[in-house]
Amino acid sequence: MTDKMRVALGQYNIATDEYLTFAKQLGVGGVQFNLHAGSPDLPAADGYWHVADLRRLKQKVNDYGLRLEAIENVPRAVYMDAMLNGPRRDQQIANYQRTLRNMGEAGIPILGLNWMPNLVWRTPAATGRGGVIVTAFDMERALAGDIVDGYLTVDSAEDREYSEEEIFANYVYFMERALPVAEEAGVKIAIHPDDPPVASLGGIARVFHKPEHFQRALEAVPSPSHGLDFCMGCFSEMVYADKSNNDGVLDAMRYFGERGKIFYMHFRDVQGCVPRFQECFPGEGNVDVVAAIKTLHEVGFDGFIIDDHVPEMLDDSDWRHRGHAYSTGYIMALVEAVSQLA
Ligand SMILES: [Mn+2]
Repeated sequence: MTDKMRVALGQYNIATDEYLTFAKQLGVGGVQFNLHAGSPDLPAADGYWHVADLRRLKQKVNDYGLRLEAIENVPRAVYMDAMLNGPRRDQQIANYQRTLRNMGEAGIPILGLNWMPNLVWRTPAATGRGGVIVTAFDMERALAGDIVDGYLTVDSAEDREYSEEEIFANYVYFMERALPVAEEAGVKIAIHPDDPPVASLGGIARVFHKPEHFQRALEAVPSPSHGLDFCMGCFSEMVYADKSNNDGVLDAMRYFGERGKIFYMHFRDVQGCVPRFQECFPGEGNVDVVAAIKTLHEVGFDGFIIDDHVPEMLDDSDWRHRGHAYSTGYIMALVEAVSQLA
């Protein structure tokens, strides 16, 4: 049986009954978890995830009649030295290999990855339509130190600058060791773009801030387990597609999609682009979302789609379930509509 393009609920870190019930209520078929900040479900005290914990997590999801589509991000601390070529690099890579093997054994097919030692940066939040609260980035404010400890934590207390060459070399070194294990374990590693997609932040170069950077990485370490977590919001931030010229995002989607390299989608968008943008609901950003979903359909994308960074709506919960409800339902309708095309 082949898979079809489908929608999941994602980006939360704990398999609570509330979260899984909410996923059922939305009518999605599966969930994804994002564990950049860790999770009580998957302790990584030894630097890797244990197979018993992975199995328990998957079972809980399956007990709700849901599919565990992917886990995104091991906690940053357990691969920080791999990104920066620190003293524990090889130990951390060995741990990552254990995580991959254990995920394979538990039957969890995708592990999301980002290569941002100092994570996602945002400047103070903005408001969107009707006063929804959205994240924003303004390079000028960021350079002036006006960074919020909001979306993801910022701590760039590194003692020196890191060049593009070395950050990329570290990625290649890491993937040359991770991917063979991933292939053997039947797990795919999905790399997420840099957010914001700029050349350097806090003295650390970023190596996934242009569409061609993914091409460079895939060619440097070719593997069927090497592909993208295509964050449409990041591509929108980097190539700036306004409604009259959205080819940049769609071209990248087509290029990687046709090659089977989009392992899953973050379907979000922004208004504006680097060096200044703010997030928004799908359909009111740079990208023509109908054209985007058609493109995914045309290239035969058969993975799952989640929303990402959803706006915080009136009386929303801390995990913004109202924002998720709107965005997920919107994406489900797009998928349903496109699935009826030839
Ligand atoms: Mn994303």
